[in-house]
Amino acid sequence: MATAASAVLSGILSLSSLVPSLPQTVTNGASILGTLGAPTLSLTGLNGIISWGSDTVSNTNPYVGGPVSGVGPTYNFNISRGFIAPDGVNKSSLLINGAFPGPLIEANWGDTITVKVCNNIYGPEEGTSLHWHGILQKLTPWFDGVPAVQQCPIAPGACFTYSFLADLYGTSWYHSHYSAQYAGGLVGPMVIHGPSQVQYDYDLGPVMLSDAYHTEYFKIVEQVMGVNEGPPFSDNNLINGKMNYNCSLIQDPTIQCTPNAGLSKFQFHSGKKHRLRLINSGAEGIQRFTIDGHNMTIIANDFVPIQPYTTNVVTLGIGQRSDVIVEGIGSPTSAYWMRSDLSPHCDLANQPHALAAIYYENAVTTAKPTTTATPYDDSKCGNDNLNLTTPYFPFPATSNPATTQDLVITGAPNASNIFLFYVNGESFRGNYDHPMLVLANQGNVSYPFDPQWNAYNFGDNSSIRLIVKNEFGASHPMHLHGHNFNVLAEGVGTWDGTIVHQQNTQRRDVQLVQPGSPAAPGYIVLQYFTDNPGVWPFHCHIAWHVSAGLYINTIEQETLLQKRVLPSSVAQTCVAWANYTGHDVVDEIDSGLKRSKERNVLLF
Ligand SMILES: *[C@@H]1O[C@H](CO)[C@@H](O)[C@H](O)[C@H]1NC(C)=O
Ligand SMILES: *[C@@H]1O[C@H](CO)[C@@H](O)[C@H](O)[C@H]1NC(C)=O
Ligand SMILES: *[C@@H]1O[C@H](CO)[C@@H](O)[C@H](O)[C@H]1NC(C)=O
Ligand SMILES: *[C@@H]1O[C@H](CO)[C@@H](O)[C@H](O)[C@H]1NC(C)=O
Ligand SMILES: *[C@@H]1O[C@H](CO)[C@@H](O)[C@H](O)[C@H]1NC(C)=O
Ligand SMILES: *[C@@H]1O[C@H](CO)[C@@H](O)[C@H](O)[C@H]1NC(C)=O
Ligand SMILES: *[C@@H]1O[C@H](CO)[C@@H](O)[C@H](O)[C@H]1NC(C)=O
Ligand SMILES: *[C@@H]1O[C@H](CO)[C@@H](O)[C@H](O)[C@H]1NC(C)=O
Ligand SMILES: *[C@@H]1O[C@H](CO)[C@@H](O)[C@H](O)[C@H]1NC(C)=O
Ligand SMILES: [Cu+2]
Repeated sequence: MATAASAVLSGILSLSSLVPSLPQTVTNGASILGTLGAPTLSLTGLNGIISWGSDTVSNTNPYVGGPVSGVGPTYNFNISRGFIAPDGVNKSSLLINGAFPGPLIEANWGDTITVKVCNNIYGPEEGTSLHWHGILQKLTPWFDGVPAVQQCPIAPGACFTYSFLADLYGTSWYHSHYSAQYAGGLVGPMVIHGPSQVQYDYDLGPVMLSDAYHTEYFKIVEQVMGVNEGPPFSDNNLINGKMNYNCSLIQDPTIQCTPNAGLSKFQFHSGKKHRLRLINSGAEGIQRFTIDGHNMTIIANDFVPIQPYTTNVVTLGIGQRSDVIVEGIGSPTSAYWMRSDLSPHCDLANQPHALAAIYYENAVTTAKPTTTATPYDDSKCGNDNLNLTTPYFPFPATSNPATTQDLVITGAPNASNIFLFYVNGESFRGNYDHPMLVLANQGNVSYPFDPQWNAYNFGDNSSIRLIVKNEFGASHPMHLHGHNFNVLAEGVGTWDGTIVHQQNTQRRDVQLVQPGSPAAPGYIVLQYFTDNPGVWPFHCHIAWHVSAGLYINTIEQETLLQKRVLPSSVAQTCVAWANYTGHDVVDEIDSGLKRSKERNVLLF
């Protein structure tokens, strides 16, 4: 660890008292995540129900089979503004039912999850929409939640009900896909209970890792999209939405800061096995997660169970998840630090270290752990080597994909000196008034409608290989909607055609592409079968990079897509949005906030 970083950390440690100075309601609103009062999760499915019958991790191909229970949970989400102080710095945030992080969505594999989302964002007003990260949405591509692509934004005062099959199982999250709203607080965990290939004794539930910014998200978007502006540095790093901060660092006297706001706490049991569901739900940084004195066994990456392997550090790019099993090797009275570090050379972070306390069953739960950090290799701004990962259910990659698309990522200021990202020379700008899925469903695939929509129409091809070449000097967590892709290869330089574990490659929904240059680009080679007619975004998951246009839309199985019947609520949401934008000016600032200049012409 670098000396400067160690000094920052020892400063935080000397500040930290494990008796919080602020109540949980002030730091996190209605959320109880990160407190010892947060419940552990059921080991036998939600409500003790095993909905998946005899389907196991190894006997069921989740992309073609899997259970359908016909029942499932319903949630009502009220999105509004509110003041919270996750690390002691008081900040206007976007909250779901008054909580940051948002409520846990919990369901069984094969359930139908229904979420009624009401937009009560006022002062100022904003549109919104929620995306259910990693859900395939095969039956319901219109409920994927990306404005300009699958729906119009939900107008202030309006509601929209999402209803979708829990088609995969494991750990994920949901977040706003409107502008960079999710960096302003619109995130929450999602757990889908299913079979497991390993036994464990306690499910500690979600462990959300997120870089934190003290500036309100929209001001950062204005900075990112500003003339001659650089990218923002994060101010802190949170575990389950909590951390302390050195208030002396704040210069602005109008910002209220309370020291020792409070860290997250977890309960371990000596001699028992604990499942932790790690989620990088931040805006920018790669997280390196460790637990002092403990190794971890990774059992799933994203929604894909794998042959378990043991590690001392878990690396997660934005949007990625790893489920880990941690053995309770400590004594009943011991306490340990849990840590997550934003990588100093991969990320832009002013205070990169997140801490939480782990208490064994007889430990004093206000004691400060005295354990030392596990050293780890921080050299690669990428994921673990592909040869470490073998999914439990094999899914071979074909050597002969029906079509191959090169995607070259670059970044540069445009003629107005605004820094933009480009894919094959085009920077994405969406149009909220005309969702592409709706147009494609009507047979309007005379692409490109507008080159800035970055549409790649793959027609009726049965499989697609994407070769991503990153000529930019920072890594990108690349996320595809609607699929788990096979990761055939990753590295820096020129791909030599070798496929790692071709009969059973790494498979997930986000993969980091390493930093590169025009001479030696970072690359990833991804491949998937087109079993999901729809319009599916493929984008960098760094909030500020998406704002600056690092985003494309794939049109998949256009003939089958035209046969789908969209629910009337999709059209109604556009009617309400058109009504709203007809009398309110929507700030046109980043890739996700463009609207047509003419009066809205409705499509329905
Ligand atoms: C907090 O920040 C101030 C200002 O940089 C610094 O002087 C002080 O040493 C820091 N305190 C700790 C405990 O790190
Ligand atoms: C939604 O939350 C806002 C802010 O807390 C509150 O004013 C409003 O009454 C809530 N609406 C509903 C339907 O609960
Ligand atoms: C945060 O700021 C709001 C608005 O100024 C205020 O109502 C609230 O009391 C503040 N909270 C804290 C913990 O300072
Ligand atoms: C963690 O794993 C490494 C490598 O297998 C091993 O050397 C080390 O002793 C393990 N540490 C603990 C605490 O089990
Ligand atoms: C795994 O891949 C890494 C990076 O390509 C390589 O250095 C290592 O030798 C490989 N290990 C095995 C067992 O193939
Ligand atoms: C540069 O990009 C910004 C943001 O997309 C856009 O508003 C501006 O028109 C662009 N400038 C030029 C000269 O294209
Ligand atoms: C397709 O949609 C675009 C955007 O609304 C529109 O400009 C164009 O006229 C449409 N084309 C056809 C053939 O309907
Ligand atoms: C396959 O995709 C390519 C674009 O990558 C497209 O030109 C071609 O028409 C597609 N083929 C079919 C059968 O749809
Ligand atoms: C249109 O907007 C007005 C003013 O906000 C509102 O009163 C009305 O209910 C809206 N109508 C529809 C159909 O959304
Ligand atoms: Cu990026």
